[in-house]
Amino acid sequence: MVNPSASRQILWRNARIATCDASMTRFTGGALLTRGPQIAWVGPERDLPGEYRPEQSHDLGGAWVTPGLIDCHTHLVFAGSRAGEYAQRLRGRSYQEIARAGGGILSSMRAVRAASEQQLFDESLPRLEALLAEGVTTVEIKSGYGLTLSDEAKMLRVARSLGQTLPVTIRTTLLAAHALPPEYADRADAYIDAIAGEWLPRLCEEHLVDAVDIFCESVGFSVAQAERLFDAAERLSVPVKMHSEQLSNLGGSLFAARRGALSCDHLEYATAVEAEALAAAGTVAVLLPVAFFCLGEERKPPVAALRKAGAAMAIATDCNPGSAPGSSLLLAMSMATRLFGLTCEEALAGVTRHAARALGVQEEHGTLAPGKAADFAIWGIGELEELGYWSGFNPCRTVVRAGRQVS
Ligand code: DI6
Ligand code: FE
Repeated sequence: MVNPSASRQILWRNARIATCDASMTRFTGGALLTRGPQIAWVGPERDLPGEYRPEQSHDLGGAWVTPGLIDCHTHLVFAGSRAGEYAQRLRGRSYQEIARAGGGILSSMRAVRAASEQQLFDESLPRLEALLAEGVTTVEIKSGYGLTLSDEAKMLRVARSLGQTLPVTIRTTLLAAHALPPEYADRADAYIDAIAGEWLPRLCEEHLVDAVDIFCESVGFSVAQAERLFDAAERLSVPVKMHSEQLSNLGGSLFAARRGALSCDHLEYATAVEAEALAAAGTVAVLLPVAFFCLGEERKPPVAALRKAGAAMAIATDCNPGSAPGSSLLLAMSMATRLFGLTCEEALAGVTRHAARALGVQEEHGTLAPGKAADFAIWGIGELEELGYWSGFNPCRTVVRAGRQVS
């Protein structure tokens, strides 16, 4: 049966358009034509070929249009909060001390294990809604608070069902290697074997895994353990990524880059050596300034070196109950500019084109070009640089996802 709306043409005209392609092309008097869920044409309106016959046309009155934003690193499916731990950290206790004492990720693990699927869904939904209100149309969600096969599966199913409920593309990442659960105390290698040998294949069979991640850290897992996990992922053709160099430098980024990881994330303790390796491998450096801010971290990721090496830098919220309790990608952008020294344009590329690559979805998402998903945001701003400038104000006016206006 032919779906009549599948090829429906809609014209969005009189816009200022930032395509977020490699040259960060901008034009005024722009038009964007959607055909069903895809972009059919984008460019200066005077060049629009006459062959197109839009059934509907929207005059945007000169508003800015960007690709739908992409939050490429979140842990937004969780239960409860860790405000009590935050209070301890304000009094001087470190994130690592709390983790070693059985709090931290393990405290969220207990909350997630105790929560029903419905409860997890209900608690996570408003966090995702907050992102979507900011023009976000693609979100990555990690597991990592279940730490048993069935609880990790539960988290991933909740992530998938959020994507079926709201107008957003969800990519799920298995982060079972986030912390060592009590069942495996002092048996980290056995835990990695369970994930690599049993959980990952099973969860892949259930189509719950788009990528695999590991927290490579003194309070997490070693590079040798990452290698065994990545080997298993490679056998199943699942892309890999890594939380690396967040609290110390264990050499994770160099290893992940060698293995062609999609991204290395955090990177506060990375140096020019890591920056060059990431650039050479085409591994995206994902910067997470909200975690830097909320941990009171002082060491910054090597942005100048990343820029010099030509590494792609993405920005994400890291939305999680421990180190980054927040759900605003626009705030993450403004923190990336002020705290890390990115330009507003770099921050915008970091939540569009580069974020798409960090998820391996650059063929469909992240830029405005013919054939890509018709995912875009329309902004009530005078200058494009206002994205990355406002902190705590949301100028998003309208969101179109897969060709349909969703807000
Ligand atoms: N690094 C982080 O910042 C989050 N996970 C990770 O590996 C924190 C997760 C948490 O504390 O709950
Ligand atoms: Fe994270």
